[in-house]
Amino acid sequence: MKGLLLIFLISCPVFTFAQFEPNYDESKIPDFILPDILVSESKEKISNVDKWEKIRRPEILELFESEVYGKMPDRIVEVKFQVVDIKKSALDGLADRKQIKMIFSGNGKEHSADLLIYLPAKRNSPVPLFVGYNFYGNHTVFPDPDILISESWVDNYPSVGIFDHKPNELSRGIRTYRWPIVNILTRGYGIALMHYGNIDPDFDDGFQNGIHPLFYEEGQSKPAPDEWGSIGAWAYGLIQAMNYFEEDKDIDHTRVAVMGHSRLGKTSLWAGALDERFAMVISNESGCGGAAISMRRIGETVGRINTVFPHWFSDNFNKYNENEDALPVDQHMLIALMAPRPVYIASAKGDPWADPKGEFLSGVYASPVYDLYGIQGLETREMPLVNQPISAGSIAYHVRSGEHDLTYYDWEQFLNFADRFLK
Ligand code: GTR
Repeated sequence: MKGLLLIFLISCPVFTFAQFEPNYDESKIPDFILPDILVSESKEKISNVDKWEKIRRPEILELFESEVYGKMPDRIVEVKFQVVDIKKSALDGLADRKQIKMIFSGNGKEHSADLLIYLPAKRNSPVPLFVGYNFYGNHTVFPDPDILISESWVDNYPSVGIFDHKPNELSRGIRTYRWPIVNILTRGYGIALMHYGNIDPDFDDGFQNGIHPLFYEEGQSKPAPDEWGSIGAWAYGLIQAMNYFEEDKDIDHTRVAVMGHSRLGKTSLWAGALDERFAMVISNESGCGGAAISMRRIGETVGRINTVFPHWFSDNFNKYNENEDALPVDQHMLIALMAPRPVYIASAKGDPWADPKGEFLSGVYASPVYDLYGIQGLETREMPLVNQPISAGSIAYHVRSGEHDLTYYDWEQFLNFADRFLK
């Protein structure tokens, strides 16, 4: 019996839901030293763009790959883009709509994801575009009856009768408030959306049901400790969408902004770091494992996120549970991987779990890399007041009033920022 108890205790995660007490008190943050963004692993001072691009950037990217998000397997799977719907003058003549099935094949298996695209109907040349994931299915982003409903897993949504993870017709248009599509189109941008569950359902099943199995080597049944989890897979989906944009002559693939909220903000950052074809990167309340500095341990922590969402990051990331000081990289270095491209970091006052100040500081601490390019990163080291965006530099930031959400206010700021760089 004693032995059994011991086994039980050993196999328990370090903490459970009930035990975790987030810290929100700045005075209780333990002292920490962030890894130096401008000193290489071999202690070389990184003093110019050349050294950044040849030495430090690849080094940091590799550390994020092996220690945080996990690297994508080298194995190439076949990807086909099948145009399943083209409609001119959709949305009362405002947009052209396209729906593309991305079909992935590997290891004798096939997996597919639906990409929904609206482009301004009035356009004289290829358009700039926002790309991102939605949480509940493409058909939830607008009450357009012709948006296809994908078969794959969605999170339950009891108010529209989703209890079994299957999307239904009643959920059409339920998330319209998060996607001001008419506004985006009117301002001259296209928008491309995918449901993240199409690429990898968001629960821990040992990586059997999403795209991961297509990449397994002979005898492999789950990603290796330094290989990708779900965030890595979702980032891969965005990169494939970018491959599609390169082929579509109505889209200017050199002017694509990748945007994501929350776990999908972590994803947009990771996609932007991996693929420099994304001309702008937007993180909305991405928090722990996104824009927030992990060593601050405010709100959600590395140990907590890895316990509740064991499938999001690489297994190696568990080494830093309650051990943030050992991290060879922190999240300001992720922001710096976007340089010299523009990045928008957005927080909400009512979202302390995501550590708004830690998200702001990532922008501050990433700015020296922008300096190397002779470009201003964040324009100030002072945290701005609520609803006062700072966006004069190439790193923009706001903390809006209200809760954890993606709102019209957030989009207004992203569009204004995009106007500076993508128009
Ligand atoms: C929370 C999680 C956050 C954030 C959020 C979301 O439960 O702790 O890191 O990702 O979910 O994606 O909505």
